[in-house]
Amino acid sequence: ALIVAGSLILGGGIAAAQGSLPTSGSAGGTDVPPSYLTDDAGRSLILRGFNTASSAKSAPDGMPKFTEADLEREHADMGTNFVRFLISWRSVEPEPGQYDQAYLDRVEDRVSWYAERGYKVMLDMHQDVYSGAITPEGNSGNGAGNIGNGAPAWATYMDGLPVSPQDRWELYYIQPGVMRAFDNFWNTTGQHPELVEHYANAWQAVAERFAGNDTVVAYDLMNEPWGGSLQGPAFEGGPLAALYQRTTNAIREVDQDSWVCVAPQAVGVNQGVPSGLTKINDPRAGEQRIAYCPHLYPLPLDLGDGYSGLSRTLTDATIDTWRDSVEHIAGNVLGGVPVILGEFGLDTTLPGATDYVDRVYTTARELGAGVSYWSSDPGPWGPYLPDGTQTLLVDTLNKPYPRAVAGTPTEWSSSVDRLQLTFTPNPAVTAPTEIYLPESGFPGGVDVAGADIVNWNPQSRLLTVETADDAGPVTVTVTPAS
Ligand code: IDC
Repeated sequence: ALIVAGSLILGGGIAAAQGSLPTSGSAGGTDVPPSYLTDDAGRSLILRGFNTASSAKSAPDGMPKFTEADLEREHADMGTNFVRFLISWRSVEPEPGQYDQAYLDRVEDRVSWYAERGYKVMLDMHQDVYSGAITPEGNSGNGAGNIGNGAPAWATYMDGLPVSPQDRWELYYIQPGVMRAFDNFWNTTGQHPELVEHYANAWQAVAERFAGNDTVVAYDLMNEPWGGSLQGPAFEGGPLAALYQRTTNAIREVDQDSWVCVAPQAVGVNQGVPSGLTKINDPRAGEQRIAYCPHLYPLPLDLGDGYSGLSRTLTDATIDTWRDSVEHIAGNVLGGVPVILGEFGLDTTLPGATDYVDRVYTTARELGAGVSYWSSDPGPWGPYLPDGTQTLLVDTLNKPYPRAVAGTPTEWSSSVDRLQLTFTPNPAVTAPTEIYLPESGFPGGVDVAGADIVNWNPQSRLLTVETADDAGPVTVTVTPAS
């Protein structure tokens, strides 16, 4: 069946499209087991960290208000090993065809802070409502802005259509000028075939810089894609998939090893509507290195409600359908690729915030997914308020987790003073399994069952263990020394 869904949350149309795709016997889900990004030693990576940061969107130099001391604090307080670092097209390509190497130097400098602390970095080509140039302030800043942000002013063609002030930033998406800017970008208008080519080439310039950098492991090709007047599967399987393929091909001309992360249409899919994204082929030799990087923003929370009562019931239902869709796209459509939850988050002062965060991390754990929480910016959504006070997020996130596993994880779980991990060892991997243990649960020594301790470092809070080279799965349990 050929389905063209014309509206955003068109349950019937999109569900029909979903049903026409090959599935594992249900409308969603998958029989394909989770897959993982791997490090140079071949270990499966479990990635936990933040988006850093929204403040980069409007900064003239494109850098977040985030210092090396801020990173040190985050690392010490929560043991994170991952960042989704915001970059922007307007900063990479300020003039058509000119790539700003001084900007890439500044990004590389931040990447080195993460490298020193053993993090992995995903670069996120961020945009919201196309560009800062949709409003006059951002136009003079060549696309810098804290509502619209992303594309440079020279790539913003609104054809004289208006953009009126809105109460909520998301509502700018349906302003006529913004719709037209997207239609010109996707070349739905037939007037601007050059824009997607610029976009792919800008990514190639970024990949050229970071190809040899072991810390940068992934490229998130476009934050929260929006199709303008094309919506749903017609957009995702059409110009969006075409842009992803073009950009992947451009990246692979200069970088064979980094993962290329693709996201669905944001509106609707972030709220649990099935995605109609189609397969992207990785031209690299060997295994595919594509990853799926969706976001999760259940509607009741998006509208400012807490995680309690009816809002909680609706949010739980959203998470369940969202999960089915993620498993289907990553497992069946993209071909068994790793998942990174690129964004989720909420105002931590809302009722039930801790439960919601726990619920989402449990889901991510079961999906084998990396997580980057939105965001590290100071404020009630983040781990710290502007005066440095911790929000409840710090204690909620500061839990044991396996960071790098010498094989394939099948199951793991943790509470503040216990971690249990089952995995199938990969005999080709000689590096040990690495586990983060917070001071709150592990103030002294550690007891390990099912594996031998290689090293326990109470300063870095990293435990490394190795197991006998069994063919079958092993279960490792870590508790505080009695
Ligand atoms: C928000 C910022 C806000 C800014 C807005 C528009 O928190 O200060 O005004 O962007 O630039 C997303 C987006 C992410 C949003 C985030 C929270 O990817 O950029 O940040 N969010 O609203 N999608 C759903 C939520």
